[in-house]
Amino acid sequence: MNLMELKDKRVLVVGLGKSGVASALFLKARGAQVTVSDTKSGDELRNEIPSLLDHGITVETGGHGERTFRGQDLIVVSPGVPVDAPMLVQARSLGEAVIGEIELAAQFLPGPIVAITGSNGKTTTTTLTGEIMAAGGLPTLVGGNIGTPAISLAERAKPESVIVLEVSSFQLETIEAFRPKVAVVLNVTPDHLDRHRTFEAYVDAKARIFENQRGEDFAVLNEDDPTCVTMAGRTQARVFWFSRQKEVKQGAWVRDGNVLFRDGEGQREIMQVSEVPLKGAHNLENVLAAVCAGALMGCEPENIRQAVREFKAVEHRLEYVATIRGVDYYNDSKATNVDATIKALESFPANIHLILGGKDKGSDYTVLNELLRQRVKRVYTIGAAAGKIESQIVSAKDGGVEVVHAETLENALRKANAVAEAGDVVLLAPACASFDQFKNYEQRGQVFKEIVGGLE
Ligand code: UMA
Repeated sequence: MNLMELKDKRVLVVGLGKSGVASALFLKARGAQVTVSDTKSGDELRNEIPSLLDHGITVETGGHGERTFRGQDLIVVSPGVPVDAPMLVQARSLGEAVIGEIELAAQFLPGPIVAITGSNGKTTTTTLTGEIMAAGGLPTLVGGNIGTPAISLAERAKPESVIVLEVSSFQLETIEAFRPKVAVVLNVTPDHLDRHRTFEAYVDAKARIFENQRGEDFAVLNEDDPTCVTMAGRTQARVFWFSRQKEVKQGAWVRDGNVLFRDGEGQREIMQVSEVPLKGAHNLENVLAAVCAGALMGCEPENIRQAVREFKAVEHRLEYVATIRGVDYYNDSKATNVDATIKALESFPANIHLILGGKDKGSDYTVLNELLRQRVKRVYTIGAAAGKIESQIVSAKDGGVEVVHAETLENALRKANAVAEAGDVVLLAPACASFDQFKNYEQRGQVFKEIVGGLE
């Protein structure tokens, strides 16, 4: 279906979260007959429903009725809706067009798209890339998985606007023509295996970021990440690399404490590594990726340098919260997978009190054992995944780490506060999703900060 002609078309939006609400209102404003459907009850969606009804949108709650999916010209799915849900499989078999919100948005965003994906670091890199573009004088809009649905940028986007989008594997599963001018893959390590089932399927979803790229586009990949290296063959675009560890052929790397960028026109010094204000080696990788994207979009070294120097850590990503009696408290609620927790642990040399747990995503926690033994004084387990984590972590009596079953975040913080000594670090880097005890990772991080604020 031609998406430019939405007038009087029957469109179903599945999921009434941020993406669904923004999509439904956008489609309605373009004259479509819009229905939205969500498995949650009307009561749970009481904040969303009134404005939709006011706009003349039909709302189905409490489940997805089979008949609702019949006879639609277009179905727009939210990222949280599994692509293999039976009603979507059936709709496709009946020839109905099924696309995701990011695909819908891409059709209405006239300017170049810089898309950033990866298992970790997406939000930091997306935010920083947006700031680099803006410092470089480019009219810039930032959105996507970062929290502002891409479709909500469509109204403001002009042909000259650079659209910097964080994209997730969920969103990439439902693209068709989505074509970034610059596609960045930061790293790929196991995540969301409860949805994608295998690591290969997850990598395949991520690699779809390249699917529609052409020879004049750019792919930016992490040369230090083995999976990224294997992905280079999956794009038609020109490949640029970034690396913390080695010199790259084209792209951004570090030499003698300097960040350098090189393309066909030669080599430029961007800045000194010591000027990067973010903690952790993983953040240097994020900076290198953003530098590369900025340089490819034509930003000058001095503007890139200025944007990086002024960049503040994003909330909930290894965010420093407070020092209480010499103990530092860090909120890394966004560490929702095991690899992110590894990166957080690598940012502190020793004496860590680590809060782990939440909703498990089919993860393997045994890979944490080495770092736990080397750097962590105590682990505090919380949430639904606590039992699984405790069964996979080597305990102190077997030469591993002391594990305390804390059940809740508050309890974990109180127990850590009671024993931590000056010089220790209390770190929330839970390796799990938040949905068992919290609305989302932001709320979990907020609660962490509030409780820390009340500690003595
Ligand atoms: N729902 C159904 N049927 C289903 C599944 C879900 O009706 O089969 C409904 C739920 O009841 C709920 C709604 O769908 O009411 C939620 O939709 P959603 O999960 O797609 O959430 P949104 O609020 O639209 O947020 C989504 C992204 N969420 C997910 O990918 C799970 C947000 O990323 C993103 O910021 C937002 O779109 C804007 O683009 C969050 C996330 O956790 C931060 N992302 C994952 C990650 O970063 O690891 C991928």
